[in-house]
Amino acid sequence: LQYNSFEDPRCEGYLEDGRTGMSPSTLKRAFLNNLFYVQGKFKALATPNDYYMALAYAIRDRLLQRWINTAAIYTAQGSRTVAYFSAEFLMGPHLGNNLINLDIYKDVEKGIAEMGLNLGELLEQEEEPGLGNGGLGRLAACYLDSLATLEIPSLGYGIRYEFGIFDQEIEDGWQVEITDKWLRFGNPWEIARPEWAVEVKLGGHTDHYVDDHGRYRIRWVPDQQVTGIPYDTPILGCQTNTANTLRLWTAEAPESFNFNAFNSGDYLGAVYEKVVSENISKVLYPNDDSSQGKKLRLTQQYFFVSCSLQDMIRILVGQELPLEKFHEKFAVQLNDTHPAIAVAELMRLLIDMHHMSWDSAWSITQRTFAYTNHTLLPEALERWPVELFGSLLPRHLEIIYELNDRFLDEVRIKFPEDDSRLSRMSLIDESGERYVRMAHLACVGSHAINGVAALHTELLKQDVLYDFYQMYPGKFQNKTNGVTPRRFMVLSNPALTELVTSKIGDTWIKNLGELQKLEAWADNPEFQQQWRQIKQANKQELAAYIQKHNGIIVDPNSIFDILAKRFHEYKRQYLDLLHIVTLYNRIKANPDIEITPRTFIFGGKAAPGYFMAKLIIKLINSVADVINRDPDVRGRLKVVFLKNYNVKLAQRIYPAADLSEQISTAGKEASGTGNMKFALNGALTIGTLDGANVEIREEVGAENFFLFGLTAEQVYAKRASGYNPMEYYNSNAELRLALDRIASGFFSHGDTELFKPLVDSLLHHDQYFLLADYQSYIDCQEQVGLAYRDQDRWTHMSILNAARMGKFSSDRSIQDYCREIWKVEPVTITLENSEVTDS
Ligand code: Z16
Repeated sequence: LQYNSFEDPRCEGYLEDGRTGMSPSTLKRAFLNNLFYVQGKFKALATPNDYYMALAYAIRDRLLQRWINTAAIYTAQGSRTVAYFSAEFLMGPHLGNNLINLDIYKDVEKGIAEMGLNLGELLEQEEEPGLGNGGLGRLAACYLDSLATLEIPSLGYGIRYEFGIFDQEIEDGWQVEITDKWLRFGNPWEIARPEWAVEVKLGGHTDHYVDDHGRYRIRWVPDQQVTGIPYDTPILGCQTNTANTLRLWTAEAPESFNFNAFNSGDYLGAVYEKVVSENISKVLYPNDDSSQGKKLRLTQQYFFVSCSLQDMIRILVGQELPLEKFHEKFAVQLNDTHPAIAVAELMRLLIDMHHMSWDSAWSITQRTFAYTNHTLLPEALERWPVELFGSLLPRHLEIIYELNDRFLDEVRIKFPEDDSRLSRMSLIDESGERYVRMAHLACVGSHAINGVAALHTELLKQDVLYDFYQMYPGKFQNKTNGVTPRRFMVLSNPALTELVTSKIGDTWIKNLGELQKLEAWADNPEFQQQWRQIKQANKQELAAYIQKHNGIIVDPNSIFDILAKRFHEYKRQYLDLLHIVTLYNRIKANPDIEITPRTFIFGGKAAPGYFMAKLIIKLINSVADVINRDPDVRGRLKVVFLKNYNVKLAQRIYPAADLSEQISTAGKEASGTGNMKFALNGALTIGTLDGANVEIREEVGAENFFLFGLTAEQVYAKRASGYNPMEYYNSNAELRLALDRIASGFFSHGDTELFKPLVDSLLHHDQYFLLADYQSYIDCQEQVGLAYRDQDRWTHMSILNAARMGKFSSDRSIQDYCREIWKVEPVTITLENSEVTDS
């Protein structure tokens, strides 16, 4: 084979060969080579998946030089490195994103088309790695993208779940969960590194003994051991040579552990042990914002944390740095309390395995970790029954007791004679059954604690972590979340990207603040026209998707009013439904009423054990069935539930949205990140003063945001003074009609029992203040409908929303973390310097 070396000026010199060259002809040849040599196929027999794989391997080859150079330079320079510890990484498909970040999307699209194929169809083939539940896991993925783009040395550490978040099917309106076999066809993006496997101990007891030198020591005698195998995925920055690593751990049975069982002929017993070990990384727990306290979950957390810390010590030692410099080499971010056991594990490794003194180990530990809190919901705060904890991690429990003794002494000195404070702050909850409090462990073991939006951080300080704020005011910081514009604009909304770039150049992609320059175009009729046309085309694409998957025909001229996020009562999908039923009732009462046509689109998964959330999904589908076929409606309202909301589907949804529903009870949503993605794509928000909505509204201007509902403060006051939802029901005729309609069996073939739990929960508890916010929401939606009728005004607002999203780039968030928590600097990766790779 011959390679055209100098076709493309971007790829001069040694880079241009069959596995690195970026010229169209080289890429095409690489693709066909892979089809033949990797997939073992020729065109007549090739499936779309074969084509996808052939392209994926061609692109992977182009990442490898960057990946290897990055690792080589970090190693040679001993660069300070961020380790992002997260039980979830919701990456979404890699291929499209890598094409964007390599800046070869268009070239590849063209080359693929020349071979009679369609790039979009190939991209569709990729099974997305759904190794996360929602916001928290997707945030981790956005942060890896920004870390690489900003050239920050970093590693993502997590679990390579064999089954990610379940696939959602809808049967008779109900959610049904299907296992997500994402590795079924292989994963071209990862490389296993069995040579860096580590051993993790579990269970058993501790031995206190005196060693040969007369020193008092503690030994952990486990009753189980598992091996962690790292699988690495390159994370390429946008238009840089930096390719960082996502390192995910798989659990396997150790080679030798069951040697005796084999020898004694207990073959099945030995295999059983193996199955038990491999269970650890089998499946992602599908709960968003709630903790179930299952032992396997704690095992998963400890497993990946121990693997990662041991791996980091290996790296440190490999660079001939002493253990005393652990915190200088690494900044570890704890993504929620899921990896908080790392505080005790690093102490154990330093003290028991490396014989460091308690005080030195503690100083290193505190300087290493920083903790991000993602929720105020009490049910999400992780705590482990002491007995369960001790049966899995006996040595860690001892360490936590010792930490607690020392910590409570500090509290006593700062706040003398305050026993209730001591019991509130203790690492062990002793009010009833005893629990280890993971958030307290994270706070004590970290030098920085942050919330994920300004309001959230304030509420943390005033409420959930009030005592810790009093104890350590200097540790608390805010880091408002952000999203990557590469995936959620450049990749998912190419038409809008092109329009924006045609006006302000393309540097906004890495410097989102520059979108502000679009403000100058907000009232330009021609620009407005183009902006509208793109939104319209995106809506048409989503309409086609809806027709294909739901068999429902929707009107692309109607308002696409979208609520897409996990199902949870505090997120109030049910409030959206009350609005829909209210509009429907108005039409039934007066079929000729003037109503701005709307398509209500829902997407989202419910935790499999969350009865109310699943019942709300059923109610949405039941309401949809009635409204979509009622001739009185005359197509003015359509209700669509899109099944299996995931990253892929999200990328179709944001560009097609007119209205973004961000309607959580104020004080409950820590930040939200979907709110940012919608607005970046020109959707207007209807929302409460909750989470990052507050800051979005500040940025876009109150006049470009549809605000409704009680403030967090008003919600607290109302709860304190005794909230009675029945008063709202009794005094509001439309609300009463809407609830009665649901209760009457109108949407359930006459069955008055089916939705009774939903109706009763509102009338008698209404924990999330739906009825209190109902009228305000309805009035605000009225304003939305009116605004949409004035297309120039709407477009003006839409442009300003996108133009003012600069703050919400994850690049800004990561720069803030780098400067204010991690103290790390960028490291430039060059490809010219072949010295590093040759040596
Ligand atoms: C999660 O996705 C979040 C919080 C949490 O405790 C657990 C999970 Cl799995 C979400 C928050 O609900 C959301 O407001 C926030 O934007 C997101 O984390 C990222 O910070």
